[in-house]
Amino acid sequence: MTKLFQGKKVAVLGLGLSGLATVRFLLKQGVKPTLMDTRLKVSGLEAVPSEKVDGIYLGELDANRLAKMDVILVSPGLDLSHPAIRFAAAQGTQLVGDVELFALSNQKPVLGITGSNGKSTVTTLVAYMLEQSGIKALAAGNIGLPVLDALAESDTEVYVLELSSFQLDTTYNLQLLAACNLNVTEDHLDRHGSMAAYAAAKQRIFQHAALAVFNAEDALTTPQNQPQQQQLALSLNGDDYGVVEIKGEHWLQVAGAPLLPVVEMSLVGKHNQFNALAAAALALAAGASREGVAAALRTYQSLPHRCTLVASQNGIRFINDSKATNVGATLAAIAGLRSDVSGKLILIAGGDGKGADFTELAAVLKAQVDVLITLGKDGSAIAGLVPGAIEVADLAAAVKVAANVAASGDLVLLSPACASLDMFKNYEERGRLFAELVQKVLL
Ligand code: UMA
Ligand code: ADP
Repeated sequence: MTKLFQGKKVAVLGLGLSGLATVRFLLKQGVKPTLMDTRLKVSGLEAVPSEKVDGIYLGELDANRLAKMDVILVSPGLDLSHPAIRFAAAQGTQLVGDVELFALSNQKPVLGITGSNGKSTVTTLVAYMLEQSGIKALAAGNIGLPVLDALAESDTEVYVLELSSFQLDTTYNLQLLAACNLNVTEDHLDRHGSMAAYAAAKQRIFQHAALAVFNAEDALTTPQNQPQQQQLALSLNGDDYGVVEIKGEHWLQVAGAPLLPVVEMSLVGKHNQFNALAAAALALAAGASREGVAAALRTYQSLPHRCTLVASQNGIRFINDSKATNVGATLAAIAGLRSDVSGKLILIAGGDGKGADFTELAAVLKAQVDVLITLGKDGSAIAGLVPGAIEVADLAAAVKVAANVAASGDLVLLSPACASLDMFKNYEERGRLFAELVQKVLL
């Protein structure tokens, strides 16, 4: 049993994927935790043996009950500024997340990736680069596999963790072989309250990292107060890592030498060239070979819902970028795709903006988007940025309108710049429905 729990009252707060993985981990350690969740119904709870836990409390949080705990394992979905949680913290209760518990229990090398956009792409790419180099790697964390479930995978040689700002907020002792902060653009302001607080949470990834990889063109990613650390500032224009021209052809330059021509990469778009450089730097730090890194870049299969072509008919392409849940991601999609569109760019956007300010989108919408169709909770706010935007009630109507105005050479892009939770279970459901609706209108 880790020292954190000896003789202490322990609670698990939040019983979603990571909370239930935490419960399983604690039970194996012989800890008898109290379980709590603000929801009245939690799926998966039936698998927890009730005699092995010290009570299960669902519904509104009881501040006094929380304050009686010595340690609370808090899920990333819970806002730490909730009054009951703040009350407990003020009484001396320790708040830690599942990644902290992983950090205190793990002995193997770990790589960490954060950023507002590109985390999942880089995380899976790094794991694939290591695999292609003959190293058993496991991608976990915010990407979906809870870190404490990953810990149970004993044949893993290197963990590659996608870390959200929420997870980093409750992590203190994670020792990373290499850490990367890809970019910090507006997101999750409804939780963090300000860009400064959001950026500070992301900075925590560098706390105990031997190598810090960051974005030379995004000051918010620059490691703060880490004088002893090896640091690598990445940019597409860099000498050691970057994109260089060799005999008229663009090559990816990695660790001071050309690695492969950009056209041979399976991923497209400038943002993915940056992602590739970041992934290469991390994978090499964990022992990947240059051959393995190059092989991975040639054959990596893009994750679904990230600028994926779902249909192409009569010269009209339909692209699903449902994972674009913030403004930065939508800007990257437009920048990456626009030059490849001979006709109109028809953008479907909107959903839950999570408190974001959309004004950054306005100039790009005006200059590069020909038809804007909006929906969802913040659809009107986005429509208000440009004249002539079409507001619709749902995704079915959006696809119908898009198909009606589209002609040969046009691109219909679902890249919402918003979370999906106001209308869908998650971004995957939104993306799947988009693909289905497109097939229907094309019949
Ligand atoms: N919730 C309550 N009451 C509770 C606990 C949670 O209402 O007591 C709600 C939350 O507000 C949230 C939902 O339940 O809407 C899920 O929260 P959770 O903390 O139970 O989440 P998990 O199921 O444990 O999933 C978490 C991550 N979720 C969040 O950070 C919100 C998953 O990232 C991650 O894959 C999983 O752990 C495994 O590590 C998802 C995510 O949306 C993909 N992340 C955000 C993002 O990428 O933008 C940060
Ligand atoms: P995350 O896990 O951080 O959400 P993903 O790899 O899933 O990131 O990509 C999410 C969205 O961000 C996609 O729509 C993708 O087109 C866009 N994106 C990917 N990499 C970058 C980057 N380096 N900069 C800006 N946008 C990016």
